[in-house]
Amino acid sequence: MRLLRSGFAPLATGLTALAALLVAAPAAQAADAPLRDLAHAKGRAIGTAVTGSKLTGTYGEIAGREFNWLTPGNAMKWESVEPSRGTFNWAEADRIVEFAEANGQQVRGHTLVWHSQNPGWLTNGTWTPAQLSTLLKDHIDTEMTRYKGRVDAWDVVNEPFNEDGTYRSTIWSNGLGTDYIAQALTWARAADPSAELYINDYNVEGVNAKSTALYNLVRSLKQRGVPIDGVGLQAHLILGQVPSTLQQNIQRFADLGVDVHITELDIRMQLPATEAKLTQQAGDYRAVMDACLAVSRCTGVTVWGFTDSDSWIPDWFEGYGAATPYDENFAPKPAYHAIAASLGGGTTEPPGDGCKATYRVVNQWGGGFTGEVRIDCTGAALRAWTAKWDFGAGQRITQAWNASCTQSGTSVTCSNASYNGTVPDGGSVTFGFNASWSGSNPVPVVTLS
Ligand code: 9MR
Repeated sequence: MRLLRSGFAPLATGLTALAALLVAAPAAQAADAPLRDLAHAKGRAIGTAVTGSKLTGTYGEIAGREFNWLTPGNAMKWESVEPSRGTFNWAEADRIVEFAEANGQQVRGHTLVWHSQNPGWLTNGTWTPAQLSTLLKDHIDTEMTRYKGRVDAWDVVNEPFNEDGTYRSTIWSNGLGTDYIAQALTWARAADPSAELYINDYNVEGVNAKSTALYNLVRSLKQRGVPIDGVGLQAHLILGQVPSTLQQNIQRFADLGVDVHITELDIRMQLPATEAKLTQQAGDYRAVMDACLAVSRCTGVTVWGFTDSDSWIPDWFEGYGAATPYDENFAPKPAYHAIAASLGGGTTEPPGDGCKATYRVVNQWGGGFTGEVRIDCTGAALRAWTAKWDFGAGQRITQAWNASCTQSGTSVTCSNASYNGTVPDGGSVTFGFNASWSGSNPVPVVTLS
C-alpha cells in the first residue's frame, strides 16, 4: 500500500490480530430504528465526522437522523479557523455546531493541538518558547471560548506519539517540551470547564508500545492532577485487522478512571468491494462496537465519515476505499446493519435463522491466545450445532473445552459436546479453546450449522 499524502503513517500490520465476533446470519435488509435511537437507549454515543458544506439533502438527512454526535472532520482545525494570523473563519465550524443543536446532537471538537493542518504562518514562523506558549494558549482560549458550553468534548491533543511510544517531534514538543500536553489540558479546562478533555491518537486501539505510552501518560497526568477526562482511539482500521486486544485495551484505560471513545472509526478494504469483503467488514464493525459496549466507560463510537463519498481513504491509500457504513449513493452497507445489531437493533436475523455465534479473544499473549464462541438463539432453538471458521492467518487450536474441535489446514470445525447440544430459544451455550498465533490474529467469520 502506498501512502499518497504525507502526515499520516500507514497502520502497523504486525500485531493487529483480531478481536471479536461474527454473526452467522446475513445482515438484514429492513431498516432498524435509527442508530442514534438505539445508541441513546444504551446511553452511548454514535457519532460521525461531517463536512459542513454537505449538510443538506440526503447527506444532511442521514447525518441528522442516524447520529447523536458530530465531529467536524476539518472545520475546527487551526488552519481552517485562523488561516492568516488574527483573521478567523468560523463559518464551517459554526454551521456544524448549529446543525447539531438543531438536531439535538452533541459535538466533539477536533482538534486544538496537533502537528498537522496548522496554518503556514504558524509553522513557517520562528518563535521563542514563550511566544509559542502564548500562541497555543490563545488558540485554545479563543476556540474553546467561542464554543463554550456547545462543544461537549474536545480532542485537545491529537496524535502526540510515534509508533514506538516515544513522543513525536512536533512544533509543540520541540518548542515547549513534552509537558505541552499537560499545559494544553490545563488551559483547556480553564477555557471551558464543562467540556470533556481528550487525548486522541491512532494505532492505539490494541495493546502495543504506542498505546502503552499513552496509557502511561494518562496515568501520570491523573497522578499529577492534570485535567484529563478521556482517551480517543481513532481506529482507522484495515479489513480483517481489528486488534484482538481492543476490549482489553479499552478496559485498561477505563480502569485508570478516564472515558474512552472510538473517535474516527473506518475500516478500509482493497477495491473493488465484494460481498465477501463487505461481510467481513460488517463483522469488523460489529467487533469494534461490541468491544466498546462491553466496557461501561467506553462512551461510544464515531465513524470518520458515514458515507464512502465523504471518506479520506481513497485520497490517501491508493486502491483502498469503501471504509464507511454507507456506500457512495447513501445506501446502508452490511456494516451499517452490524452497527445497528450491536446496538440492539432487532431486524438483522431472518426468521428461522435466529441463532448466532459470537467469537471473541478472551486473552492473548505472545504466541498464544484463549478464544471463546458463544451461541445465542432468539426465536429459534438448536438440538445440535457445529461452528466453523477459517484460521487464515495460521492460528492453530491446541485445546478446546465444551466442544470437540478439529482443525484441517486452516479450517476449524467445532461441534457440541454430549451435554450442550441443546440451545433453547432465548438461551446460549459457550465453548472455549486455546490456540497459537503469530504475526496477526484476525477475526474469523463463524458460521453455524
Ligand atoms: O478527514 C481528514 C481529511 O479530510 C484531511 O485531509 C486529513 C488531513 O490530515 O485529516 C483527516 O482527518 C484526520 C484527523 O483529523 C486526525 N486523525 C487522522 C484523520 C485522517 O487523516
